[in-house]
Amino acid sequence: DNMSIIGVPMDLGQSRRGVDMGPSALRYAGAIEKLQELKNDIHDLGDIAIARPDTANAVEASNLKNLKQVMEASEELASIVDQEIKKNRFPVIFGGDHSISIGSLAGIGRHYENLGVIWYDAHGDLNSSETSPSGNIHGMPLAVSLGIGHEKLTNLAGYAPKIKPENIVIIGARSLDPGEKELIREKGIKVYSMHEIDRLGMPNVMKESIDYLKGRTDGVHLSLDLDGLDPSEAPGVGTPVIGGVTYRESHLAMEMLAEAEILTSAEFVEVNPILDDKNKTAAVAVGLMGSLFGEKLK
Ligand code: DIR
Ligand code: MN
Ligand code: MN
Ligand code: MN
Repeated sequence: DNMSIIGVPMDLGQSRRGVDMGPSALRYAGAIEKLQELKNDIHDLGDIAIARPDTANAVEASNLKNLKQVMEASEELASIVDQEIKKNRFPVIFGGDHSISIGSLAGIGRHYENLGVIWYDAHGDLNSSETSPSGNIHGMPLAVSLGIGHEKLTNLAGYAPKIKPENIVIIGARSLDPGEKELIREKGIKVYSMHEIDRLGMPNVMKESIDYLKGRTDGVHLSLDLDGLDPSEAPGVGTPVIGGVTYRESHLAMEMLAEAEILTSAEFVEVNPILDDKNKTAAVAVGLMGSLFGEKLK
């Protein structure tokens, strides 16, 4: 089996404190024990070190908040993920805000000619400093991985781009900024928004997504932002958006991914225990890990 867990206690990619406690919240909710139940040979590498924000120099001209700290953490995560894949281990990354995907994909991307990405999220995370309404880097990682954005981010780990637009599937989108919509149109990125999930149903959305990626990719990374789920079921997130994917639909999605056996890495991000209801969102995430790693098939 051989799996590596890497915690990334990052909260500098957005503006609500507490998501740096995500890795702890997931561990306290029993993530490691759950994975040990389902897979052999789990290596918990602990959490990487994250710099503190430079509050004295907090004003940044570039609409990229905490660029330096996010870059440094991404470099480190990319190099750890790269090493673990070289050891033939399946990386599972615990966030932290979604800016950490810049590092995850930089570490994973080198190993695949056509890396597939399932972006399970209320948002597109396709902004750049030019289009971002917030300057928060957690709204940019998918664009950065496509080679769009500040060159310090896009050139991370010494190559660009990390992924190709035709290998991405976004699931659960319901809050896209104008610049993101434009990019989706321009690049022809496949999006199953809540509209398509309602119309087709999650079983068809997942079947189509899996068939699509199976035909064109040599590995698939799941990037699961807990705000993809409805905030009534996953309230512990910094940017909740009403009208999300249900708990049951999400379990089905994970079970179908487990059956398809296409995943080669995964991450669970944006769990913020300060905003949560008794660590409910971390518990939901751990439940989803169970389904993703084959609880039903056991
Ligand atoms: C918004 C929010 N699109 C931004 N993004 C979030 O700031 O770029 N991504 N919350 O997960
Ligand atoms: Mn091992
Ligand atoms: Mn996100
Ligand atoms: Mn999101």
